[in-house]
Amino acid sequence: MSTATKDQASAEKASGNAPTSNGASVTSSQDPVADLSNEQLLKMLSDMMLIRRFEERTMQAYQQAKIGGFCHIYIGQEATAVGSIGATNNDDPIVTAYRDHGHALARGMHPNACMAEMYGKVTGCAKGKGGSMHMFDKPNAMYGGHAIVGGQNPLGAGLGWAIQYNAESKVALCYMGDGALNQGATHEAMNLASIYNLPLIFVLENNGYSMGTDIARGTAMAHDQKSRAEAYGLRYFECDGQDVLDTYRTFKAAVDGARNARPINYNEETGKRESIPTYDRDGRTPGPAYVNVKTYRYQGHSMSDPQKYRTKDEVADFKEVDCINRLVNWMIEHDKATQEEITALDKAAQQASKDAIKFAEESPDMPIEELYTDVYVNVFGPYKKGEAHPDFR
Ligand SMILES: Cc1ncc(C[n+]2csc(CCOP(=O)(O)OP(=O)(O)O)c2C)c(N)n1
Ligand SMILES: [Mg+2]
Repeated sequence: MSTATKDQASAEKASGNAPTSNGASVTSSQDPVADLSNEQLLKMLSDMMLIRRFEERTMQAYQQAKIGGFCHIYIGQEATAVGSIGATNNDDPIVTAYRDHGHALARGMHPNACMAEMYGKVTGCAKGKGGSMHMFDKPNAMYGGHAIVGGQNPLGAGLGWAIQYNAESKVALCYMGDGALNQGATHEAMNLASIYNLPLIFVLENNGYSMGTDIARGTAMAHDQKSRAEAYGLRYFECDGQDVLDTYRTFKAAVDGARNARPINYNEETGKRESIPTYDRDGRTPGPAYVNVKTYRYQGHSMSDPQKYRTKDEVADFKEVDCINRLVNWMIEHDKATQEEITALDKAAQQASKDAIKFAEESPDMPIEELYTDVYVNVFGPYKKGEAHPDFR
């Protein structure tokens, strides 16, 4: 795969200053990173550390056969979830694919609920019925965790549509891997997002591989995702997913530019569209976006992957520009934190991960009766005429 991300990352590391997503320089007064408080920076760091330590424990538990089913590790990609979610409000809905532990934790799911879910315990976020690939957290507006490649993209369009329908001031984030780029559902969702002008951001977690297939082998115009955005009239952004600050900065612009997106040429008084949309993405009218995040996973595709499609040197090169180390170095260089504070954060992340394992191990299994609950919402279950499910009233 291309070494562009690595080169870009090395250059930034050397300069100690992350560029904008488009390579243009910004003055600190325009730069949302400059407005981040030390607490906010420490929160980003601790979230990334938590994901990493949590998943190190997850791998151990999986190898000990305590976790069943498929399990996909996010280590290396932490800055993508943390930087992007950091630019949202907690009630902005998000939806993602199966590599979802990082998004769940970054969104605020308790590590205990996340680990217990993987253990299949009733204390898990979905009572242990979903497992690793189906993290779901309604209070934190996390709508899964989906195993069918690209299957979450129409759901993302639906989340964006619901915001618009309810005239809410929110924006939906729909994450996908590069393997989802060529699914029909992805094209349909991008098309709908554009014609309805939805408050929605498609996030490409471009780690260069879908299972063992290099993106360039499976995707036409892999090197030029901007042309895809243009084809669908989506605003286009790209960022260095090994750099949480660049990711945050890019998402801040994308999120602010998509929030409150309403149908184009919509007349509030008549409630109708007055003409066919022109897709004049002038940067002022809020509208949907497509963000290409260049990232990398250190582990195999899933827990069983001999990784014959890449070299150890390639993995080592990306570890050189590790997102956690980079933020640590940047914070020290810019006097944003002391080494003691950083060490304490890592210890806390290790402890929380250890506690999550203990919690999951000590939690009860899902009782057999639970097999029959949550299968359908009650509206379609034991249906009584004239009675609606409380959620639908
Ligand atoms: C529709 C469909 N086809 C095939 C699969 C098998 N499959 C599971 S993961 C995967 C690769 C997806 O890679 P990508 O979208 O890049 O995500 P990443 O694993 O890199 O995070 C495939 C082909 C599937 N789950 N769904
Ligand atoms: Mg991929």
